[in-house]
Amino acid sequence: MTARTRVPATLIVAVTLAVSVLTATAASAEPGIGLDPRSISKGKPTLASSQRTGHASNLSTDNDLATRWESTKKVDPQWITVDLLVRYHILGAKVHWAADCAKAFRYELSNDAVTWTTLGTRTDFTGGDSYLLLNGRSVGRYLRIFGTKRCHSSRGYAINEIEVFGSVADTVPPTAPGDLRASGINGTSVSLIWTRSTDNLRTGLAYDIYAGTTRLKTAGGSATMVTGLTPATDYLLSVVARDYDGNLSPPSNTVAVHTGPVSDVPSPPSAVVNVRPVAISTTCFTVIWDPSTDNTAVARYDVYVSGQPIQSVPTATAETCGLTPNTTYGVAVTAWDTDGNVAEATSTRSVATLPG
Ligand SMILES: [Ca+2]
Ligand SMILES: [Ca+2]
Ligand SMILES: [Ca+2]
Repeated sequence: MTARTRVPATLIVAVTLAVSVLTATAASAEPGIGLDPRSISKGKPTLASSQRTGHASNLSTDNDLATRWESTKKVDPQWITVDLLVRYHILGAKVHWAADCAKAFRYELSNDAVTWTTLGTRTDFTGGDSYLLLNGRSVGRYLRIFGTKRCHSSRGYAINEIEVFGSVADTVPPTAPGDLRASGINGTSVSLIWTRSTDNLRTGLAYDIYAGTTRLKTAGGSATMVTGLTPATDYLLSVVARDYDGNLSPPSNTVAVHTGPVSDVPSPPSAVVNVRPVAISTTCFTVIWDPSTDNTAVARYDVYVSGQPIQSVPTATAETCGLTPNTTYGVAVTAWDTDGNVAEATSTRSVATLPG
């Protein structure tokens, strides 16, 4: 798995927003009054399940608390979507409901306005302003308020203004993974290795393994064993890199694989465990690990430092040099057997060089 621990720098802003929106004042005749100037939904296109004459959906993002969207009366569910035009890390939202509020509704997020993820749900709302506060990890372009129960049975849904907060997401996709190769082809599995993609941001990339258009699994490094295949079957395999914000690279080259007979079972080496440093200087460290076992023989170990494949070694020890003093590196090791089966790295050990 890829470590994904980046904390958005805008998180602090989110907390500030939460405080400021809580103290925002009520409706006023002047556009923008009582609304937060940092809202990213202001003036953005909208679409709703229905709208009443004089109360079109775009009146929910016109920066004016005196105007509102109104749905058809007495019909559940009803929804309104704000199109933020590009993808954002969503930090939160504030919905200024009119008197005709939703008793039950949910906040949803989507990249394509087709597949939706629920960000939050209310089931007992009684009116006023509703708040959604997130950690910025959710990324999407479309924010939808989906009402399932109205506050007043004889009325509809009505919203004066929807405010959304967030920061623009990364839009630069990684480069395509390269030089995809297959080895260790068994009845139900195959080992894959490829060269890593590069990206504009220094965060971990995930690699999705595809058979045709079907995603089989996701790997965090540049080698993985694909299992669960059908014996005696043709597969066209490829790899696509995915960055932190979900941007996809072009696919790698494809490799054609024909799996073996049913009796041909995979036998990868045991996983590498207990990676640990035994010598550390300002620019080098040496790590060792418990040797893997295999039904035939372990051929080599690949050593990854901060996600980059650094070297292949025949035994359970590796020295890495040319490092920066006083810096922490993540070290991971995979094992290959003589039949081309790979045992995936199961954990990453952090090793820090000494101060210079
Ligand atoms: Ca309005
Ligand atoms: Ca990127
Ligand atoms: Ca083996």
